[in-house]
Amino acid sequence: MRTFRLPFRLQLRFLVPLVLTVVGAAYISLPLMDNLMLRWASRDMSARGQLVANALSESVKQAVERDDTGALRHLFERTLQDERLLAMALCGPDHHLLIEAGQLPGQLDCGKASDPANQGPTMAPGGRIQIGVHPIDTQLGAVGTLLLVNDLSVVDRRSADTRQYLLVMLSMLGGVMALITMAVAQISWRGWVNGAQALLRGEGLLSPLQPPTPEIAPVASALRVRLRELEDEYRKVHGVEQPWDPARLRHLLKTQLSGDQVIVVSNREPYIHERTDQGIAVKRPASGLVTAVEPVMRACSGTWIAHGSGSADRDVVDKHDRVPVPPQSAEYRLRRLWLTPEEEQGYYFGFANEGMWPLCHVAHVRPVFRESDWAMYKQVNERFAQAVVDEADREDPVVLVQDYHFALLPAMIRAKLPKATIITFWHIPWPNPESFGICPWRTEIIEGLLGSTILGFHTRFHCKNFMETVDRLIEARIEPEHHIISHQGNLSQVEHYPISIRWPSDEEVKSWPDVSSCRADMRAALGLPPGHRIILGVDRFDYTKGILERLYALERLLEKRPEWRGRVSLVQVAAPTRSQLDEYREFQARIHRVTERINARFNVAGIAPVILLAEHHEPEQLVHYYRGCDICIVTSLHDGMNLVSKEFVSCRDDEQGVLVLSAFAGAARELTEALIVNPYHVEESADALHLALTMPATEQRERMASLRMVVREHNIYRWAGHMLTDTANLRLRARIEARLKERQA
Ligand code: ADQ
Repeated sequence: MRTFRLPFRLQLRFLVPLVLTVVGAAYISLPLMDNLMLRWASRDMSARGQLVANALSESVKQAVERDDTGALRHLFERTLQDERLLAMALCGPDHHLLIEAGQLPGQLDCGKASDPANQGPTMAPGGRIQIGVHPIDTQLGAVGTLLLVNDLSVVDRRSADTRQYLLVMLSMLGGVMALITMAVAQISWRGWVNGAQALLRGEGLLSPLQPPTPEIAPVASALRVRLRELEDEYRKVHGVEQPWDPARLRHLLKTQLSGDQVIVVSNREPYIHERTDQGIAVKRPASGLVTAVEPVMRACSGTWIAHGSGSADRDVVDKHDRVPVPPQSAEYRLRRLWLTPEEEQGYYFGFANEGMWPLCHVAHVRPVFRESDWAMYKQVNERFAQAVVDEADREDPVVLVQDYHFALLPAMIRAKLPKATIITFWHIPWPNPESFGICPWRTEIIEGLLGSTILGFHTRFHCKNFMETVDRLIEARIEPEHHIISHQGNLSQVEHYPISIRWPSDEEVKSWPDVSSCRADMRAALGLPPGHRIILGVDRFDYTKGILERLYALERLLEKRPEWRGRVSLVQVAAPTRSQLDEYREFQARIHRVTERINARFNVAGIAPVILLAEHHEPEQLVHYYRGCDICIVTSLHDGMNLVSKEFVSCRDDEQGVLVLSAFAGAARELTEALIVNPYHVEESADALHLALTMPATEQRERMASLRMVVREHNIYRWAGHMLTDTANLRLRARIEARLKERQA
C-alpha cells in the first residue's frame, strides 16, 4: 500500500511556529526565573542573618560589656565557618568599626552599610553578595549593629543550573510536541489524501453505506459537484472512450471471427414485401427484435433466415428463396421460409404466442398449451434447423437464434452441425421456476435451449431465473459462479446482454426537423392547440405493455388534478399485433372502450384526453412523435428490455422531455434517471405523470443528459459486440482444444 508523506514545505509550516514558541518561552521565562530565585535567596539570607544575629546577640553583648575583643573575634571566626557567610563585623552606635572578621568588600564600611540603599543583594568583584545589618540591643541601649556579608554567588550557580535544566526541559518538551504535532498532521494529511483519493475514485460519493467523514464532507460535496460537471461535459462532448459502432463491430468480426459465417434465425423478417395498389411496397415490422438485430447483420453481411409473411414476399425472392436487403443497399441476404397456415397457426399463434409469451411474461393472462400447437412448434423448429444446414457453407458457422419461437432449435442445429457455435438470445423475460414449471413440455424446452453455446438474456435476473429453472427441472451440472451449465456433454454459457438501439448518427440528427417544428406539426396533425401537453405511448398493441394501466393513470390524473383537463392528452400509438388471437382482440377492444369512456368523461372543448392511433407507423414518423411530445410513457407489466424507452431518449438531443418507465421493464435497470413507476399502482403512475408535467426544464435536462449517455454508450453494437466477443473467445478455445487433441492422437 502506498503511504502519503506530508510534503516538506507543509512540515515546515508546523515546525517553524513550534520552534519559535519554544525560543520565546525560554526568552521570557529565564530572566523571570533568575529574578525569582534571587528574591527567594535574598529573603532566605535575611531571615538567616536575623537568626544568626539573634543567636549571637547575647554573647556579643557580654563580650562588649567585658570589652573582650578576643572573645568577640573567636565568636566571629567560629561563625564564619559557615561557607555561605563571607565576612562579619560589629559596628558601634556611631558607625565606627569595632571588630571585623573575614574580608569585608573593598568599599564597604559601617557608615555605608547603615544606609538601607546599600543593604540587600549587590554585585561584588568575587560574585553576588547580600549585606545584612542587624541591630544588637541591651536593656541599657543599643550596643551596635552586626554586619553580615552573605555569599549569594550560590544563587547564580543555582540559577545557571536551573536555566540549563529548564532549557533542556523546554527543548525536550518542544521536541515531543513537535513529534506529536507532526504525527497528528501526518495522520490527518494521510486521511485527507486518502479521502480525496476515495472521492476521486467515486467512493464515499455515491455509496450511502460509506458516507464521507464529517471533516471531509464539505469538500466531498464540492468535489462531487465539480467531478459530475466535468464528467458530464467530457462525456457530452466526447461520448465514451472507444464507443461501439458499426466500424468496431466490423473490425471485431474481421479480426476475431474472420472468415466465419454468421447466420441469424428469427420468426419475424426484417423487411416485408407487400402488394399495394401502387405496386410492391417494402415495410419494416414493428418489432424490437428486428430493430436490434438488423444493425448487426448490416455490419457482418451474413444470412438472415425468417418466415416470409408478406403478400409479395414470394414475388421478390430468387429460386433459393433469397433476397438481398436492405432494398436500397443490399448489405446482407434474407432467406425466406414459407409456412403453411396450419404451421403458422400452431407454431406461431398457438404455442409461441398463446403458450410461451404469457408463460414468460407473467402478465395475468393464462397460457394455453395445446398438443397440436406443440407438434407444429416442433415441426417448424425442425424446418428452420434444416434451413440453417442448407444455408451453412461450412461445418462451424456462427448461428444467432432469436427468441422464444425457437426454443428447440439450438439442440436441433447442434445435432446436425455439432461444430456450430450457437448463440441463442431470449428477448422476453424468463420467469421463476414455479411459473415455468406449469408448461407441459418444460423439459424439452430447456433441453432444446441447452443445445446453445451461449444463451443470452437481457438481465442478470432472467439468467438467474433460468439457471434455477434448470436446477429444479432437469439433471444438469451448474456452475453458478461461471454461469455455465453442463448437460449431456454440451456446455452452455448463460450470460446477460442488455439489448439496445442504434444510436443515431450526427448526419441523421441533422436531418431531423427541430424539436419545436415537431411539436407544432404533431399538435396541428392531431388537432391540438399550441402549448397543449402531450404524453406519448408507443407499443405493439399487446396486453403486456400496460396500455390499460396507462389509461387508468391518465384518468386518475384528470380526476385528481382538474387543472390538467383540456390541457394534456395521451397519444397512444399502438401497432396492431397478433390480432388473430382472441386474447389480443378482446384486449384491443377493451382499450378502445376505455378510451371512449375517458374521452367522454374528460373531453374539454372537443379536445380528447386520449388519442388512440392503432396503426403501424414508419420509424421516421415515430421520430417526429418522440421529438414532439413532452412525456414518453412506458408501463409494461413485464418486458424483457423495452426499446421504445431507448428510442425516445435517442431522439431528444434537446435534452428535454421526461421518460416515465415501468419498474418491470428490463430497461429500468439501466435507465435509472427515468421516473420509475409500478404500473399496477395507478395512483403512483398518476402522480408520476403530474411530476413529469411540472418538472422544471433544468431537471429534465439533467435527467435526459444522463439517460442519453447511458443509451449512447450501451448501444446495439455493444450488445452484439459483447456477445460476439464471447463467441470468438469460445471458438478460439475450442480450436486450441481440438489442436491439442489432434496432437495427442
Ligand atoms: P417488443 O415486445 O416488440 O420486443 P420493444 O422492445 O418495445 O417491444 O420494441 C418495439 C419496437 O416496435 C420498437 O422498435 C418500436 O419503435 C416499434 N413500434 C412500436 N409500436 C410501433 C408502431 N405503432 N409502429 C411502428 N413501430 C412500432 C421484444 C421484447 C422486448 C425487447 C425487444 C428486443 O418484448 O422486451 O426489448 O424484443 O429484444
